[in-house]
Amino acid sequence: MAAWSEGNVKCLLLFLCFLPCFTARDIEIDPNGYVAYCPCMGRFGNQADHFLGVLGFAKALDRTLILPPWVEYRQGHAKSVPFNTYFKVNSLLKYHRVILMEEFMQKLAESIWPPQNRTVFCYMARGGNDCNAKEGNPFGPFWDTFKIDFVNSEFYAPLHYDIHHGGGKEKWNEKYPVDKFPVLAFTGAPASFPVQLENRNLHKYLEWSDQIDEKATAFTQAEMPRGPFVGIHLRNGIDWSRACEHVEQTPNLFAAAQCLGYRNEFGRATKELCFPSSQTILRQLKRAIRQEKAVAVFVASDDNHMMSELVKGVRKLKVDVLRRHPSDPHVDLAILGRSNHLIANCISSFSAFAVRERLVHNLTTSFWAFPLDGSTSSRDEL
Ligand SMILES: Nc1nc2c(ncn2[C@@H]2O[C@H](COP(=O)(O)OP(=O)(O)O)[C@@H](O)[C@H]2O)c(=O)[nH]1
Ligand SMILES: [Mg+2]
Repeated sequence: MAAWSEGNVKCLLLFLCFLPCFTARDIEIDPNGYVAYCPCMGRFGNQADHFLGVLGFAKALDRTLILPPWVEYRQGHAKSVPFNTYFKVNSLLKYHRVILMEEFMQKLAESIWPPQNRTVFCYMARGGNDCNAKEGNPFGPFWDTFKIDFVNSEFYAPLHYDIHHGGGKEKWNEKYPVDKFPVLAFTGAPASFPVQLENRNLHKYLEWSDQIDEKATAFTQAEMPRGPFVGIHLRNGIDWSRACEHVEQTPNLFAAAQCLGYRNEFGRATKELCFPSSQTILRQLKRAIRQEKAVAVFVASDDNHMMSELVKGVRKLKVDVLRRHPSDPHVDLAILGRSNHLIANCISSFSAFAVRERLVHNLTTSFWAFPLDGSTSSRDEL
């Protein structure tokens, strides 16, 4: 090993001596303050819809958005998964200032949001005269991940998080100036579900982490034949069949607006739109395979991938029908996002994630049992 010159040693000493200053300065405090929230409603699709709304809200208020971990459920228990496990923080920075919640709590919370100053915000009281931010699952476990307790509740009504319709920055700042409220921490996402039309295009700042991208690439390269493929999302677990029972009474259920329009311009949700029959699935799939000249079909599902039925149904078209083992929601979504054509479930917010990603990349999507009059699918029946 080459001997160290005096210059090298000086450099090293200088570096070691400045190290603490760098780590302390490594992160700047935002003089405009922060927005934090618990993604306490639903699973990934719902949380992603909410996330886009909160991103728009934080941008409008010009406060840094604290990126919460994703809340996942294992045997009913809530578990926090750091935001950057699935998405690149740098891509979001192209749009607005953000910081991982882990980093914020570790490096900034003690000084700008000490335990005795922690107020939680909710639109109105949730029982008694309190936001009860930590009552129930996943509320309590979420804040406990960071050992956060609240000393105060603040009801922000009649202010609104809808910054596109009257919930302006000035009103928020007037009522909650940054010197008194450096962090606006919300019991749930200050955003609507489904995502507002105006916030949908913020999806372009959500880019999969390398980890997810690599898994998706590993699958498409190692398991799939070279050539165009059709992706399909089959949302058919027991929770879904129950939800679909009520779809006719809820014409804009969950993500329905993505095909029916935000004002039901393109009709009202039907049972078939929510839970398509095997007949509908096979008819549309065959049509898409032909149109795309596809060599493979990628099947993503929360429950029944219908593999043998699909293999049998499309046998004449000579395509490979594949799914991924083990089933991983985020990798499934990343693969659906890359397919040459996607057939999505219009009601599902999980489907909606892939649909938005494809809009960003100008890739085509259709929906099961849509249009409602069957105009395209029946004409092309094979
Ligand atoms: N692996 C995998 N999981 C899925 C798929 N579809 C749904 N899921 C799971 O089911 C959950 C559905 O809840 P959510 O994301 O809120 O979407 P929604 O209920 O369909 O609107 C997802 O978060 C996944 O955990 C899929 O195609 N593949
Ligand atoms: Mg759901």
